[in-house]
This record gives sequence, C-alpha cells and structure tokens, in this order.
Amino acid sequence: MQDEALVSFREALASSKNIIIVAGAGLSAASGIPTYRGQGGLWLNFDETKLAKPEAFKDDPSQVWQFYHRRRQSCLEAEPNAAHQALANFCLPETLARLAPSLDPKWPAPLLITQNMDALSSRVLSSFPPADKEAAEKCIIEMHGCIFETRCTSCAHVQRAYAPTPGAEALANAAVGTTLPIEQLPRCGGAGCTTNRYGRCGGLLRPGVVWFGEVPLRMGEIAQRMNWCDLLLLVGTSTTVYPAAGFAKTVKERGGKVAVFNLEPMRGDAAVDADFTFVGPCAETLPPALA
Ligand code: BJW
Ligand code: ZN
Repeated sequence: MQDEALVSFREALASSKNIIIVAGAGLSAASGIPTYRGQGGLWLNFDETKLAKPEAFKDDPSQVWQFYHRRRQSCLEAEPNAAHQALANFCLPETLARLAPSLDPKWPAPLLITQNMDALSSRVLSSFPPADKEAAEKCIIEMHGCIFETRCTSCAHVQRAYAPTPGAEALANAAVGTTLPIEQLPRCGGAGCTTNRYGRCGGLLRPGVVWFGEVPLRMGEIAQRMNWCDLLLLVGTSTTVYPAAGFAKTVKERGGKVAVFNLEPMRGDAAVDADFTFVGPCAETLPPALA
C-alpha cells in the first residue's frame, strides 16, 4: 500500500510547479528533541501559558529565560537526523531537476517552512559546499523563530549565535526554581551591560522565538507562496497551531495536493484531507520518498 502511495507521490512531485514543505516537531523527534503535544510532549510537563506567551516573559523573565536556556543547550547538543538531511538534499538544484522537473521558475526551489526553532534544518543547509549553500539557505523559513537568536526588548537588535546565550553565566549557574534579578539576565551587548560599552544598549534580551499571540515570521511570503502551492508536504506536525494548521485547507481549496508524513494517522480535529499519507517515523519515510 505504502509502495503504491510512493509511486503516485513521486508522480505528483514530478508534475508539481510549486512545492512547499511544512515541518513540525516530529521532524526533530529522532534527534532527541521532544515534541510539544502527545506522548512525552513538552507541554505535558510545562505550562505553555506560563512560558510561551509575551505576557509570561513580562511577568517572570527569569523563569522564561531559564526554560529557554536549558532547551537551547539541548538543541546545541542535538544532531540533524536523516529526515532533515532528506529535506535539505531535496532543496538542491540537481535533486530538483531529477525529482521535480516541472517547478515553475518563478518558484525555483521548494520552500521549506519549519515551525521548529531548533535550527537543525538550517544547520544542514548551511553545511553544504559553497556552490549549493547560498541557494540552499534561501529555501528555508523558520516561521516560529530560532532558539539561537536573541532579540533586544529595547533596540530590537537580533543576534544569532550557535553558542551559549550571550551573557548567560547566571542562567547556567542558577538552580531550578530560583528567580534571577533582571540585571543578571542576558543583556544587549553582554552580561550586565548597562552602557554602550559594546555599542549596544544594555536592554533586556528575549529568546528569538515566536510565542502564542505573536505573528509568525515572513507571513506575507508564506501566504503568497501558499496561494499558488500545488503540492504541500506536511511533515511531523499535529496541525494544532495556527496559522500553520490552516495551510493544508488553503492548498486543497485551491486544487493542490497534500502529502502527510506523520508517526500516526491524523484523526479528529487534526485530520487533514491528505492525498498521500506516509505513516511512521519521518526519518524512515522521507528519505525513500525524496531519494
Ligand atoms: C512524528 C514523529 C516522527 C512525532 N516522525 N512524525 C483559535 C483558533 C485559531 C487560532 C487560535 C485560536 N486560539 C488561539 C489561536 C492562535 C494561536 C493558536 O493556534 N493556538 C492554538 C493552540 C489553538 N496561534 C498563535 O498565537 C500564532 N500566532 C498567530 O496566530 O498570529 C496571528 C496571525 C497569524 C498570521 C498572520 C497574521 C496574524 C503563534 C503561534 C506560536 C507557536 N509557538 C510555539 C512555541 C515556540 C517556542 C518554543 O518552542 O517554546 O511553537 S507553540 C509550539 O507549537 C511550537 C511549535 O512550532 C507549534 C506547533 O507544534 P508542532 O510542530 O505541530 O508539534 P506537536 O508536538 O504539536 O506535534 C508533533 C507531531 O509530530 C505529532 O502529530 C506527532 O504524531 C508527530 N510525530 N514523532 C513523524 N518521528
Ligand atoms: Zn538593545
């Protein structure tokens, strides 16, 4: 059955003009990063309303920073898995020429929209040799931001670094449950910076992720591409969180096809009117589908 689906999925790839991949936490499950919902999900152990909302950061920046600091450390230690690799390889011009020769030059590459903030897909794309790297890096939109970015709450300066959070010494040493004074939290320009010593303002930094109630990044581009998408791949997402939860409906309404790669068949509220369904760990189902 899965073999038949694979053949027709490959036919759809070959004839599609505008392919979009929307990825969720299941993509990084095999890299050891927990999903948000379902078995072992992050929100089973942590209250999202106290951690993933701008109001939560305003009320208790120390608690929120400690939560993101720990997760940043585990994302730093995680390695991309076979599914990240398969998606990144798919974005390469030679793979596209072979598997998706009908792409409209107006939409030259499939667009990889990830809801994940772990930067694992970006890390694979950035590891390509220079000839492919530039094009590959253009394929991706991290719509819920990136845990390796910080944004200054005063001057809006954004910094991305695959290193411990700048100025995070106090966070690294804080015992769980302690409340750090705001001056010890990461500051714009470095720990404890209250002057322009580093040419920065010393304001409080926040994690560069998108919280509930905030507008996801690059929505204009996403909406435009989605309107013309004729094949959407939904990889490891529960389709619980909007706007990503609505993308499949948009594509279907405009006559496009949807392929789901998920550990479980999607039922109930999460059900997507899929044309192709590949049930299983995406680190196993994606590589043969995009080889
Ligand atoms: C595997 C696998 C394996 C496991 N292989 N598969 C009512 C109606 C409509 C909207 C709303 C509403 N009430 C509130 C809203 C808005 C709200 C929302 O949608 N809330 C819902 C909970 C109802 N949305 C927002 O606030 C968003 N902003 C917004 O809507 O702005 C308005 C606007 C939009 C557009 C234009 C203009 C204005 C912002 C959402 C921000 C989400 N932030 C988080 C946290 C990021 C930071 C952090 O990590 O702490 O983003 S929440 C969390 O959920 C994270 C994820 O990106 C997101 C999605 O989760 P995902 O990826 O689907 O993970 P899971 O765990 O849910 O699912 C994993 C799936 O993988 C499962 O299906 C498994 O089966 C599968 N799986 N292993 C394959 N090996
Ligand atoms: Zn600043």
